[in-house]
Amino acid sequence: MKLITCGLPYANGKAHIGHLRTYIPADIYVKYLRMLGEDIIFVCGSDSHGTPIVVNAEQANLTPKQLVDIYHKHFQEIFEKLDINFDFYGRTDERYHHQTTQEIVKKLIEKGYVYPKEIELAYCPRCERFLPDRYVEGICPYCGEIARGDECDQGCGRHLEPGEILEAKCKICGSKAVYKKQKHYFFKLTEFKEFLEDYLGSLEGTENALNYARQWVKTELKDWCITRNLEWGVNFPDENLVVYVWVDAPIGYISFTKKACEKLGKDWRKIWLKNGEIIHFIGLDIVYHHCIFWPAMLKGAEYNLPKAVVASGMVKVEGKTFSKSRGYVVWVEEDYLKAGLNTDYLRYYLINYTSHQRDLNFSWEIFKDKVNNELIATLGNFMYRVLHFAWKNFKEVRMDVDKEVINKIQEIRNKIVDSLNDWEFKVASDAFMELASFGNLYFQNAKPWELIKQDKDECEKIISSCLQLVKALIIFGYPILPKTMEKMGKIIGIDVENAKVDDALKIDAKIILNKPKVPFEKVEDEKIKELEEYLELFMKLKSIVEKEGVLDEI
Ligand code: B3M
Ligand code: ZN
Repeated sequence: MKLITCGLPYANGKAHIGHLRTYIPADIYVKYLRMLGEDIIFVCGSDSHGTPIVVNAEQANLTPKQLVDIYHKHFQEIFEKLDINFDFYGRTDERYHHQTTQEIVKKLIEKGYVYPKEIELAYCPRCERFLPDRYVEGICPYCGEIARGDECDQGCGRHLEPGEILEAKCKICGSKAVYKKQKHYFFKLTEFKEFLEDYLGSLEGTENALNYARQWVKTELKDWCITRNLEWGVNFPDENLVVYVWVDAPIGYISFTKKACEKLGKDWRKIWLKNGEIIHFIGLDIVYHHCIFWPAMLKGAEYNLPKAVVASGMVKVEGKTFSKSRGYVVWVEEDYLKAGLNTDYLRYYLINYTSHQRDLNFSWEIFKDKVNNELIATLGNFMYRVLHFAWKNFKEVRMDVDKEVINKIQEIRNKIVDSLNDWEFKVASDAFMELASFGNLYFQNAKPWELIKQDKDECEKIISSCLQLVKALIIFGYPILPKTMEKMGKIIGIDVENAKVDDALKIDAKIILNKPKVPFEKVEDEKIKELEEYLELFMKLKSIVEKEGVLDEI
C-alpha cells in the first residue's frame, strides 16, 4: 500500500496557481499509479491552525473557525472542479486530528525528547501581547533578508526559532517589539542529527528537496520550540499553550490517513506503523519542515518514515516572481474558472510547461499557444480526424492492428512509466503527445481518404491501427486530461476511469463508434487579451494599495 499526500493549504485564503503547481502533478501521479494497478491512498486537508489563520481572522472580524469554514469549503470545491480527487480531505481543527496530535506529542514527551526552557519572546508593548510567528516581522539573522517570525520566506528559506529574528516589529501595529521571558517546550532536534544524516542519504524524491535538506543537516541543527502562546490550536498537555502549527500540520497526514482508511476499509497502521510507502508532494518552500523536523518527529514517536519527498519548483506569473501582495498571481476561481476555461487545459499547462523541479512561468500567451498548437493542433486533430473518418465510413471497425503501431504504444507506455519513477511528469506528458504526433503522421502517410475508394478492407486495417492509437491516447491521457478523455472514451466505448494502462495494448475484436465530438474548444485571442488586461489592471491596483500601506497578505 502506498500513501500519497499533498502539503496542506492554509485555510486562510483562496486557491491560486501556486497551490495547483503541487496538487495537479500529485493527482496525475496518483491517477497513473492506480491505472498501473497500485493500491494507493491519496490524502490532503486544510491546515487550520497557526498565526496566519489567527491574524487573518482577527483582521476579518471572524473567529478562526469561521475563517477556516469558508476556505475549507472553497478548497474542496476547487479540487472537485479540477478533478483532483483525494480519498479524504480533512481539516486540522477537528477532534480526530487533535487526538492523534496529542498522542504523538505525549509519546515524544514520554520518550524524553521534549524539555521545558525559559526563553525571551517578542512582545508588543502597545498591543500588550506576545508575538508568535507571523505576528512578528524583522530581519533574518542568517541572510539579512526581511523575514517572518518563524521563517525566512523571502531569503534563505530557513525556519526561524522564536527569539531568533532581528529587529522584530509587531505585524499588527508596527511597534518595535520588546523581549520577555516565558517558559516554553523544546523538541530535541539536535539528538537526531546522525539519524537525519543517515536518513537523508537514502530518502528518495526530487533533487531540489534532497540537496537543500542534506545541506541544512550538515550545518547547524537547533532544538525546536514546539509550543506557542495562542488560544487556537492543539493543546499542549498540562499547560496553557498550544503546539506549534508545524508540529500538528504534518500529523494531519496521519490523522487523514486514518479517516481515509475508515472510509475505504483499509488499515492505516500498515502505512504509518509498518512499512507502507509514504510519498509527500510539497512546494519547495517547505522542504525544511518535511525533510528535517518531520522525519525526526516520526522517528522519535516510533512511526514509519517517508520514502520520498517530491518538491515542485516555484511559480512565476508573466515572468515575474509569484506574489499575492503584488498581484503576480492567478486565482483559480476568479481568474481561471470564471473565464469559463476548460480545467484540463490548466492541468496540461502545469504538467507540461517544465520539469517538476524547475520554476514554472504562467503566461496567458503561452497558455493559448499550448492549448491551440499542442492540445488542439496535435492531439485533438488526430483524435477527431480518426474518429470522424471511422464513424462516417464504418460505424464499426474490425480490429487488425499494425505491429509497428503496437510497438510504438508499448514504447510510449514504457517511457511514461519510467518518467513517473523519476518524478519527471513533463516527460510523461511529452511521451503522450509524441504518440499523438506519431498518429498524425501515420494517418497522413497512409492516406485512408484515398484508400477508401480503392480498397475498403485495407482502409479498415489502417483505421483500426489509428483507432488503437486513439484508444491508447485516451488511456494514457486520462490522468492529465480526465474530463476530455472521459468524453472521448465514450465515443469508442471505454470506461476510462476504470481502465488500466496496459489496456492500451489489448486489441478488441472490433470497436463500435458513437458519433464523435470534438475533444477541445479553441482559446480565442480576444479572451486571452481580456485576461492579460485584467491581470495588468490587478497588478496596478495592488501597487496602489501597497503604496498606501494597507496591510496585505500575512
Ligand atoms: N500549511 C502551507 C505552506 O506553508 C502549510 C503546509 C503544511 S504541510 C504539513 O505551504
Ligand atoms: Zn534568511
